Amino acid sequence: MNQSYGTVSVIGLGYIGLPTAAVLASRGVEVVGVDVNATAVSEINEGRAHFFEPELDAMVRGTVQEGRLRAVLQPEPADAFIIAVPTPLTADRAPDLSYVDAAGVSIAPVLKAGDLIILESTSPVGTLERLAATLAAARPDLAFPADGSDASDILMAYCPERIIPGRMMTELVENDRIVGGLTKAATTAASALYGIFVRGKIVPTDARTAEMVKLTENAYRDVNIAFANELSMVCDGLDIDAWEVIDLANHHPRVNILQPGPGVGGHCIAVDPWFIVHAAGETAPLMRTAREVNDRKPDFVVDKIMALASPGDRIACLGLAYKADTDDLRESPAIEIVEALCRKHDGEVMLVEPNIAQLPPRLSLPNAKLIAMEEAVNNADVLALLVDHREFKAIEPEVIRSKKSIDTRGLWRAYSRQNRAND
Ligand code: SAJ
Repeated sequence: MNQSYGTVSVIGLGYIGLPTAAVLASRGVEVVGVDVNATAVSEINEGRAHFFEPELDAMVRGTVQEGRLRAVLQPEPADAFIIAVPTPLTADRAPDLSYVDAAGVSIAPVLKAGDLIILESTSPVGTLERLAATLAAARPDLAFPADGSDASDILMAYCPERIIPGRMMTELVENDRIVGGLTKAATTAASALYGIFVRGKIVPTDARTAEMVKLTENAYRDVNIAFANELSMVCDGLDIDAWEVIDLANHHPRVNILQPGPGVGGHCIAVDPWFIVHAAGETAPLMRTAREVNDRKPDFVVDKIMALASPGDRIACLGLAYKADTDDLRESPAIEIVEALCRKHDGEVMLVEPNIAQLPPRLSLPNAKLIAMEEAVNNADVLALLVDHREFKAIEPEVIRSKKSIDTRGLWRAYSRQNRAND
């Protein structure tokens, strides 16, 4: 049993909250997870994770069976609250903080003096201060940190998550963490909480800096991927293999170019830079342009496929997920591409996604169906590789060479080069 915190409540049991809740519980902390999704709550209480992430299910099962982790629909009193709710974009690309506001309103009634509140959601600078103001309005009987002085009843800190899907359970423990309190006492208390399971460094700062650090990390990656994507379109126009250019340029000791792809997906990198652009306006043209370059890439891929395919051709689209070896279709550029192909192409579109059993009903793909890889590859006139899943590496080079093909990930570049040499 960990002595530092009696009970920790995790508000939001999604991609970040559930792994965090499970790992804390696995270290002996009593964890109560809170979510508005009744299905997720009952699945967790039955000992199952409601989404796939390596090692997560086993940890949820173990901690639920031991009685350390349980899920509820309404917040209960706890010693610390970790808020990990979504912060999406509004239609005009402004941050939508309604879930953070709602989390604040929901925990306000159960707060007591001495409690620690940590916000992990990716947030525009100033969000933790906004949360403090929301809570102060709901609980005038408690003192919240307002001016940096340590004289408050409630400790509040911002601590951004940085775990990558596919390696979450490892990165949760190994990665360094940035902890920014509204007060020094909050930074110290939150650092102690992360010290329960983090083996990486826990680096203290203030809340606004920590908020900006999180946005900076994802904007940095977005800008670097945009460079690779723009380069791939330039190389395509010049009939040069972009992946070879990148490989060779990366032999330079101070050059490290990322990989081009069909666009940038997921819930973070394609969203978070807008938080900076929204706050910074004209002082962030580079980050805005990077977003636009990455957002244009799926259209470029669609145009390439349409130019290659003849009317009536059967097109096999390999991969629907937002990146390799995951079943996560959120904000996937591959989905954007197949939706456009289904609208524009007058032949069959065959979809292959080895990590899902059926297409989500929300997708409207009139002339497309999900089929097994072998069948799609054998029957296709055109192969469009959209995700570098491990299964697609095993497709025979002769099969690829015998078809018209587009490879957005550079997985088959050796064969297509040979193709070109044989032309
Ligand atoms: N991508 C490329 N080329 C690359 C790398 C990625 O096209 O060289 C594409 C991927 O295919 C994918 C998208 O970018 O569509 C994003 O994938 P990713 O693996 O770069 O990142 P995410 O979205 O899975 O997770 C990111 C991570 N942030 C950084 O690496 C700075 C993760 O650490 C964060 O915790 C996560 O965002 C988050 O939740 O903010």
